[in-house]
Amino acid sequence: MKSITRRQFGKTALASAAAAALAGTSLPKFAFGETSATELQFPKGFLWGCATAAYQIEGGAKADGRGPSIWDTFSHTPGKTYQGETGDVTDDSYHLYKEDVKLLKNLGVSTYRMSISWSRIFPNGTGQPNAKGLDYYNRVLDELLANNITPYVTLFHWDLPQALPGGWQSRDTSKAFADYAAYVSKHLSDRVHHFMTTNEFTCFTDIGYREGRFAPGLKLADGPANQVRHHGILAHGLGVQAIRANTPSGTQVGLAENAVVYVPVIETPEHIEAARKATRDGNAPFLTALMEGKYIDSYLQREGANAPKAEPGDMEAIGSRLDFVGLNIYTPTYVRAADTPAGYAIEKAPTSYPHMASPWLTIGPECIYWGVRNVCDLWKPAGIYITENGCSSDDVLTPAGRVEDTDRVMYLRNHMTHLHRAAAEGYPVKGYFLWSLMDNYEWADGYGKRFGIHYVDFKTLKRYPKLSAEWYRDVIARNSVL
Ligand code: PNW
Repeated sequence: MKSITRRQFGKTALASAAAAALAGTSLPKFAFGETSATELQFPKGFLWGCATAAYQIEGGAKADGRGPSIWDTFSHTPGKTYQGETGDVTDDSYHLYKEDVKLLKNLGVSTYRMSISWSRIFPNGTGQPNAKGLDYYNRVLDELLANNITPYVTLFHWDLPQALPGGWQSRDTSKAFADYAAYVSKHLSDRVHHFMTTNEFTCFTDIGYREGRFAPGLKLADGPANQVRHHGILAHGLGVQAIRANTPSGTQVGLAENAVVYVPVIETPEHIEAARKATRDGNAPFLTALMEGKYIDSYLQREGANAPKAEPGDMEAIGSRLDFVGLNIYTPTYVRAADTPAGYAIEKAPTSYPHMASPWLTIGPECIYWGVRNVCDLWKPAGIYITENGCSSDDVLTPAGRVEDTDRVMYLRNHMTHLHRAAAEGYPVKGYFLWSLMDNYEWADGYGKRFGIHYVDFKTLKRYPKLSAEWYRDVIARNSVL
């Protein structure tokens, strides 16, 4: 065994602890100061938050004149969701929002990402606004602000008004979205300074209109499905313009997007380059189009006659400058350099690859670092937020009212560690929103998958902090991964 010199011994708390262990003695954990030399401190002013979405938490499906959304229709259609479950009541945050703000307050978060139900504001999607719908959000915002919590507002998190003919198959829906975005941002921008247009294009276009697993449950062919994608990103672009035209300067506009995150199989220059190429190519219909204001050639060639049709002005709107890019990050896709025209090859996950309670939720915490890095290296956005990160667990509420979700803490801790790397390397990561504040309606999985750091008993609607909530509160207080 190598001997340890006196000089090395004094160098860091870590070295001294190791030396103490070798010598069979014990030293205080932080022998040389308040904090460990290896502590993963986040930048000063880093924003910690939680995220939710309207249809998943609000309930009050018919309250105060709310019109139906495609998720009301879909979830009430037999066979579409787990055990036929719907968002009719869910967490009833429509009535219990003050309790939910208390949960946020107890965590010590500085921010909260929430979404607005379009059909509360415009029950028919367009036309006459419903004042009572807006009143609800006024109450929620006032409660947040009274507790010093900064709201980040998503305008569209999948609950499209049912009344809009053809839904996202129609170009008119993109225009209707812009009108809705104009109205909401005009009325809320005295208190809301950060707006996200849409959440996760793939989920409300491809999964809803091509795969049929989400509302409206269609299985369109490639051509019409690509046009649905185009209407989705056009809505975003027109929405950005509408928000800017209706809010004071300084209002920050972005979106929340689950871009596919390509992770190099080995961290060497050729695989890193492959990950960058894959990021541009694999996200061509969505984030790449937004960041570059065009559909890149490889996408157009791949789709051929099925490629989306853009009208004059569409791509300019779609490429509108953004103040920030929000990334929802859950899982990695591994990629390697390859001697092919594309220059990369995707690795299929082995059957033994680990995942959380949701089978799709494979665990690869380095994805949060690579998600940030690939996007920043390619497009240099002004700012990045992690607008969602979190996981499902098989949570069990003990008779003592506890949930020991050590697996969720493991998932979160590891992702935050890799996010810290991105921040430490200077990527402009400004904040992190944990998905989710509390268990809620997990879309087609109903109440069968729990993502919250608060457990919700869906019979009594009582909320219980899980171990992960206790842990997150300490992370926030220390601004450091624990
Ligand atoms: C996101 N996938 O959805 C949504 O933004 C949330 O509303 C949702 O509750 C959360 O993540 C957890 O699922 C996703 O299959 C749904 O890869 C499915 C996938 C990814 C994200």
